[in-house]
Amino acid sequence: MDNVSIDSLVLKLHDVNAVKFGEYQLKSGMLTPIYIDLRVLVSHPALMNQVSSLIYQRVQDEGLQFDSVCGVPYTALPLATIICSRNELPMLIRRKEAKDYGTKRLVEGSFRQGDTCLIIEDTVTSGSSILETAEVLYKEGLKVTDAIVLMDREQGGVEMLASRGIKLHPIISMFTLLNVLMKAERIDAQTAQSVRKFILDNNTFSPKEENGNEAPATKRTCVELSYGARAKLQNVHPLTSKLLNIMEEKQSNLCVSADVTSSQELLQLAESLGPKICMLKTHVDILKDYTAAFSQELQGLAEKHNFLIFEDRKFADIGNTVKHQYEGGLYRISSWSHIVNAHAVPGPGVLKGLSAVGKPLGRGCLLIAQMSSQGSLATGEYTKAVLQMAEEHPDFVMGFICGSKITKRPEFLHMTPGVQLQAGGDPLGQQYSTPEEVIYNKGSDVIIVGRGVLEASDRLEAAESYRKSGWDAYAKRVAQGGQ
Ligand code: S5P
Repeated sequence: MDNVSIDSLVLKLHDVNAVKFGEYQLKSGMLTPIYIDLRVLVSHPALMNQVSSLIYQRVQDEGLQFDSVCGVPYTALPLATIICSRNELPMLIRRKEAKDYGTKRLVEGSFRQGDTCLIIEDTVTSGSSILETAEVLYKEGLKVTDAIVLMDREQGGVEMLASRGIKLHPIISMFTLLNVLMKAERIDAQTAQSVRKFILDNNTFSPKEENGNEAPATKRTCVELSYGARAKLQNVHPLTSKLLNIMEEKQSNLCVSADVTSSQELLQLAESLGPKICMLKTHVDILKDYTAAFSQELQGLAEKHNFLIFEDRKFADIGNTVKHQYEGGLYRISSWSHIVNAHAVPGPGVLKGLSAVGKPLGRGCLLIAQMSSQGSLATGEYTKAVLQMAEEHPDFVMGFICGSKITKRPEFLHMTPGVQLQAGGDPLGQQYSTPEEVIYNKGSDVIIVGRGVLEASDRLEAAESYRKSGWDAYAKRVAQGGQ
């Protein structure tokens, strides 16, 4: 689905007051600074058609298999009707109440036991309305495996439904909606930020609430999605999706930091450790013999062994300067490095400059939210401001360099340097944590290891130890977190 149609739909929904900002009460009683009211859609037939087309397009894009379609009453009912009528799909109608005469059926329409029914909904907060409809369908002997929703408020519906075996496919998610409205100057940055904060602070799903029992002590309050599941999220940067798939496939959350000074040695490292890593991090400016041929060979090895290249350039200047530093000079970093990183210190201009070069090439950027060195100033409010900057530029920012997870949003990656098998430090202020601490306790996604591998007598064996301990810590985290 292209962004243009999503963007134009968001603006039209705003035009017809289907998206409102202020203070509103949700069905659950919760007060919210944003209200999505898609009931007005019926008064706007062209918009109804556009929404129905987008929903059906999604059905096709996902290749969903089903025997019939059921809209959650009432708002989604006319949407389901249009989709079914236009595409000649059998529809079912779920009654809200069993009628007290005649057949007392709760589901109208013809179906066979074991048929699969696709649910269509207009807005999801917790996912309970979809679940309610699914439960009525289950009682009639139907199966529900997928549901499509126009607007996902991103407050736990996807996770709750996943825990009940229903995959939810959102067309528009809250953070996308906010970014589109902000870009179009319909809302200001402060409003967007307050809504984001509300959404993140008011996740409706935790394993504890969902089954009504006390969760085991080890069970996290927030469901952990696997790397593979995160790769498929709607909002995820394409390169993040690629990296997450590589991680899942190679069972590796290890990024080796190839801090060596000879190109030959770096290429040897890439060749021998390639199968063990998801990403190779470089400091190309410490090479004494950099050539363009080297960067080409490195790209070849990245392809061969299926890893991404991350040039740890830590851009930190005004937009215009970083643009040149990224694109030109001796290194022409943008031409070979999939990922770069930047300090947020200059403000959003640094991202504007970098993305002007990187976005057309499909590149991505990590923002430095925290540092592993002793006495780092990147803490507290600064880290929060970095997160906000990332949330406002999800089309270029893939995630963070950080010591621990700083946001629950699963489309952002957390990558942590300062990792060795034994905690400790070096004489120049580096501080080390173990892979288990970083991935399992701190909730990060990728361990970045330099000297832990480089100074080992057998680098390959060391890389395998880091790969295994990073992966084991992740597997344990996911096993305890729900999915
Ligand atoms: O906060 C940071 C950020 C980075 S990118 N701390 C870091 O150590 N790094 C980088 O990670 C650092 O520049 C080096 O390349 C690597 C850590 O190397 P090690 O030898 O200490 O594992």
